[in-house]
Amino acid sequence: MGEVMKMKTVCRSCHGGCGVIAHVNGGKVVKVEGDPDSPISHGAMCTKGLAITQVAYHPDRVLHPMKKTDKGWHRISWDEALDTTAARFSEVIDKYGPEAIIVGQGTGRDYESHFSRFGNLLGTPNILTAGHMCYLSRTGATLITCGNLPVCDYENNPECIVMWAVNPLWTNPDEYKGVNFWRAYEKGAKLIVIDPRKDFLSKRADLWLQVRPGTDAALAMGFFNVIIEEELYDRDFVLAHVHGWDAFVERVKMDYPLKRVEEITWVQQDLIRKAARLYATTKPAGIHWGVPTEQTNNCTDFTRIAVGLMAATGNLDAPGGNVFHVPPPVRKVSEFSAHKALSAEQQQKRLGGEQYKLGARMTFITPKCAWDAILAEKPYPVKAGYLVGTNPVVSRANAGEVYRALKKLDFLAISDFFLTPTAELADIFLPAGTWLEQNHVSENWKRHGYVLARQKVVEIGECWQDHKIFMELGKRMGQQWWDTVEDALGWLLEPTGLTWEQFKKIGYLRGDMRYYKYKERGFSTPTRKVELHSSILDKWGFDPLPKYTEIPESPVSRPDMVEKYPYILNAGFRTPTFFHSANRNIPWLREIRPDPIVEIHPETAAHHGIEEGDWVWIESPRGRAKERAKLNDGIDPRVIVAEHGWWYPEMNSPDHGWDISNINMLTDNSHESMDPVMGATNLRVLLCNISPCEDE
Ligand SMILES: Nc1nc2c(c(=O)[nH]1)N[C@H]1C(S)=C(S)[C@@H](COP(=O)(O)OP(=O)(O)OC[C@H]3O[C@@H](n4cnc5c(=O)[nH]c(N)nc54)[C@H](O)[C@@H]3O)O[C@H]1N2
Ligand SMILES: Nc1nc2c(c(=O)[nH]1)N[C@H]1C(S)=C(S)[C@@H](COP(=O)(O)OP(=O)(O)OC[C@H]3O[C@@H](n4cnc5c(=O)[nH]c(N)nc54)[C@H](O)[C@@H]3O)O[C@H]1N2
Ligand code: SF4
Ligand SMILES: [Mo]
Repeated sequence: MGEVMKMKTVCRSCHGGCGVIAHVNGGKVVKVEGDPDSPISHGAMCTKGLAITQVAYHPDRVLHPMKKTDKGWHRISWDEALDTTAARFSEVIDKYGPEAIIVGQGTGRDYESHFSRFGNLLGTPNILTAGHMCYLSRTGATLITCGNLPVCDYENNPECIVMWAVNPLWTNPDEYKGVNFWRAYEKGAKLIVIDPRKDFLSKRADLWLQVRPGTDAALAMGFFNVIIEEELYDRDFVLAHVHGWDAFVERVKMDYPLKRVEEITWVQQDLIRKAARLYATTKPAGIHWGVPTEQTNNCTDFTRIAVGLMAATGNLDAPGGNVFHVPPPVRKVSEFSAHKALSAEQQQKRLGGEQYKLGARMTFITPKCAWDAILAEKPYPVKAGYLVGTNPVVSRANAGEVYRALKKLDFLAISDFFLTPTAELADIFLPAGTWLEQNHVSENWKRHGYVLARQKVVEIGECWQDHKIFMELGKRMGQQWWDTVEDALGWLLEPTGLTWEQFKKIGYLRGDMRYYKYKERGFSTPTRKVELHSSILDKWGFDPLPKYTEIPESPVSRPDMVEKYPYILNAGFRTPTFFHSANRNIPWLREIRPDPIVEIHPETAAHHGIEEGDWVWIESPRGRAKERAKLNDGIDPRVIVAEHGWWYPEMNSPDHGWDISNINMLTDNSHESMDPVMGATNLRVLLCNISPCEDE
């Protein structure tokens, strides 16, 4: 045993952020532990982060570039991989234009600036991310409403916390790690939980609202109804800073009496009243809202109403409420990504851009438009793709269509750690470095006021960090980049006066936080006010006031389907061990949850003769998937809760069982089911039936 060297870095096995001390022995990471000095995680780490050594040194990890031929995958050099990819992309550009190449990533993986720069300099507007239904959609909706993303300010101890469709102790999403919520909660904050499923948080909540999945926008209007009727709003703030208040009040009174809200949401009137009162009368109060609210056709409107609640109660940019963090003075993602390099003419060609105007404004496309362009070549053909850190065959709606589309591409390059079912469809595999293998100014895309130093701890095989892959591929396509990854980081840091080497030693930077910034210059919207009546949506010809629109596939909107598909499927339950489709091959994690789980109310299970642990088919008009039954009386008997992300890495066939337990075989991506302005897909709520698997 040599001497163990301890190096500080930052995890990114989820959206990232936790400070890590990596123990390195003989050029190998032997252990990681939480860094108590981290301002984000205060020493905490979760199972996924702690298992990084099993990811990085996994026997199936691809450690060198590969090319697929008729005889299967074989090893090639980086030069050959990048030259081939550049040549194939150039052929497509010559023949069809750069818009015929899709550049895609999955959830935020901390290379947004490089990813977008690559796409912009390539000249393609067709950037495919998870943004249409995750985080960027939240950001886009808040930008048009109040100019920025208001984040629950746990640091200043909210007296009341509304956990709206979020489970941060398990998911640690985006800006905040669960530990910060927990610290605030333990100081005695009142807790309101809005969730269709009873769990750790709802059991501790002062009030738990067991909402019908997907109806949160109606519930939020119900909150407003109480707040308006009982005059619990901040009159001065509303008069000075809210645009469209009177029209909005009119709509709330006309369309959302509590009786109707109860019918829509299944939450009893008196409980809605109590919750609205508690939120509106406790100061300060913060709303923390999560991704299920975005993964429906109400994506944009729910967020707009939620921001309205923060504003009307005087909690917007107030300490302990929902605040706009001030970023440190590093270069912005938009600047790094050279968004001005994409000509107006190319922007015009963004797939679905005319229809999903707010999505287009956030510079992403909704995946359905990509699949249409590949399969039907409409409005023009898409022929090639570069997918980085994403497994859409498992993670995107209507997976069967995704599979067919990706298979049809003339050329696909992919960057991952493993040969996933999506990677198996590629022609070139570019092996990425994990977070242990990268230098990066991390978290620059987030709105929590920090940037963090993720420093390279080891190199493994021939893997490169994605940032370097973008740079080197880009240079081969005539793009302008820096010589090295670290040079690019230096440019990013330049306004702070720090070099990468200096920043690495400091570990993190925080912006100078100030509150009530609107008092100086208003909100960054066309009217400088919080726009409950949106001037931008109005200009685009959409309803300027927010509302609840019935879920496109629900017992209410599709009574004709109820006989065959009587249950509401809530599809996308996260578990602490897996990250979407990742980690099914990691022994420490798979051991904890070996099989996909579908939760069924005991009455419902009994009705179908299903017992605990049975394999069950879950079925929708688009397809079926099998998961193992877990009986749970903490859900409504009309609701089924299923895990997403399942494939079987242990299956040696090239498709790795991508279509066996993949809940996205069932989900819908039709244009009719989407959020009309964002293009958010209804990943989360649909109709299904269940039956025991006879063959198991
Ligand atoms: N039905 C349903 N579907 C859902 C959801 C749901 O709730 N319900 N949730 C949706 C949401 S919110 C999201 S964000 C998407 C996520 O969708 P994706 O991002 O497509 O899904 P992941 O499984 O996280 O992506 C996976 C791949 O990235 C690889 N990877 C991880 N880190 C890196 C890296 O640093 N570099 C590279 N090159 N590869 C890396 C992993 O090995 C893995 O194979 O899924 C969505 N899908
Ligand atoms: N371990 C782990 N962590 C993750 C991920 C993962 O796959 N695994 N994925 C990451 C990603 S990309 C994201 S976007 C975040 C998301 O993380 P969160 O925003 O926390 O979202 P979820 O965990 O999907 O759902 C949160 C809660 O909402 C409830 N819920 C489901 N449907 C509804 C609904 O219609 N209305 C209401 N009010 N509640 C509902 C669920 O029961 C759950 O308790 O997690 C991230 N963190
Ligand atoms: S919460 Fe995310 S960043 Fe923190 S240790 Fe877990 S995976 Fe890593
Ligand atoms: Mo996400």
